[in-house]
Amino acid sequence: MTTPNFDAPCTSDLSLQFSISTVCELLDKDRERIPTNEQIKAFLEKIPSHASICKKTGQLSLSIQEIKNALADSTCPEWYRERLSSPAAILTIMKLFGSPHFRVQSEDFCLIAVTIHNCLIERWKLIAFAKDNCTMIRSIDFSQYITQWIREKTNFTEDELEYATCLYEHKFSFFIDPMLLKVYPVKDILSSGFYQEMTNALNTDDIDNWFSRKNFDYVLATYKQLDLDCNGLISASELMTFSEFNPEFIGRVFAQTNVYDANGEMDFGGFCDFILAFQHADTMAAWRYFFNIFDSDGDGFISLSDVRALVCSLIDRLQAMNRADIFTMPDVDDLLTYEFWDVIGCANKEKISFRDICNSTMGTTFFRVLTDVDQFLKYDERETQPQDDPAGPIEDRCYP
Ligand SMILES: [Ca+2]
Ligand SMILES: [Ca+2]
Repeated sequence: MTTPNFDAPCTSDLSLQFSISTVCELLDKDRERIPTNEQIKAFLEKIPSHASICKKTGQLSLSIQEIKNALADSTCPEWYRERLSSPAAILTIMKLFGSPHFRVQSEDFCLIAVTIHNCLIERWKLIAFAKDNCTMIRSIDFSQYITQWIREKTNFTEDELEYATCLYEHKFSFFIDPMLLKVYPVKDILSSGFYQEMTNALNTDDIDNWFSRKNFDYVLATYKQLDLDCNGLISASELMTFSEFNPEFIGRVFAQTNVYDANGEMDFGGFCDFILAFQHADTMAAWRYFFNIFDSDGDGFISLSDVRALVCSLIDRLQAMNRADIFTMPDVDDLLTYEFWDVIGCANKEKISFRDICNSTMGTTFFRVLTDVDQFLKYDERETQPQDDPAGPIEDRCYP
């Protein structure tokens, strides 16, 4: 099993990801010893009595010694005492949450305890769905877990449930499983930050939260709007109405990825991946998504022959818009080599590996200018008006 290309966008608190991931490493065998809600509550209530009040701000905070005292308190569940009171654990908490004076806000300390606790509980639920496999869960089992989670905690209707499950699951799978192995490490699910984002969506309706009702309504409405013939799926020509896409790119999307139904049309899950790829265009997961689409012969490299048709299609489109004057080189291969290949700065003039994309600062730009005519024009204008940083990535366009 290969290591997943796990590169979550910065929607979550990295420090929490770290602590959750560390905890997951630690705890495989103590299911019975996880503190109960009552124990946690009693412990959290007692924490302020160990904290000191800042005279200036009136805020409560804990020093290293005060954290040790809180953990030694009789209300502290043994599990926390064992895990959090080692010098290394305290130092980690201090580094992640501590102020320059080496004090931690008592609220932050409570948050750590609650987050770890919720994460433990969720971990056992996940493992139950994974048929007690402690480390991996199949996508089909994860879908069931998500369905139950949505049923228990949100107000999505039964009619919406299938779409919501799909939308929720694809946020995880897009980043955790870019190679489409259809099996996810439990630890990656819990430490991805998406679990936290999903929980946060219960209290916010921010459209930037993928799991929010507002985002769900928006993505589903866009999907239904694009589905002009109302057959429940998106065809290539329907997707072309979404933006000024390079037609060859859209053709490749439908030819290369395996998330479509037998008619060769895109289902809602495939549409979620498509949107996630554009929304998070500068992540490794998105690069992997585009890389697989660009690598038309599937040999694991993007070669000149893979990209030639994309460039020809882009030129056709620009000609139709009377903008073909942009290219000074009439020969497609010259154009390809000098205008597009050099963007990546790859030493090999024949083919680009996924590693080359990751090592280049221009991977996102390389993909975007060849997928979308508008993005190409924007990039071209940027080159001819170099007052901005010409080497910087092109602006993210928010899809939808
Ligand atoms: Ca359709
Ligand atoms: Ca190839």
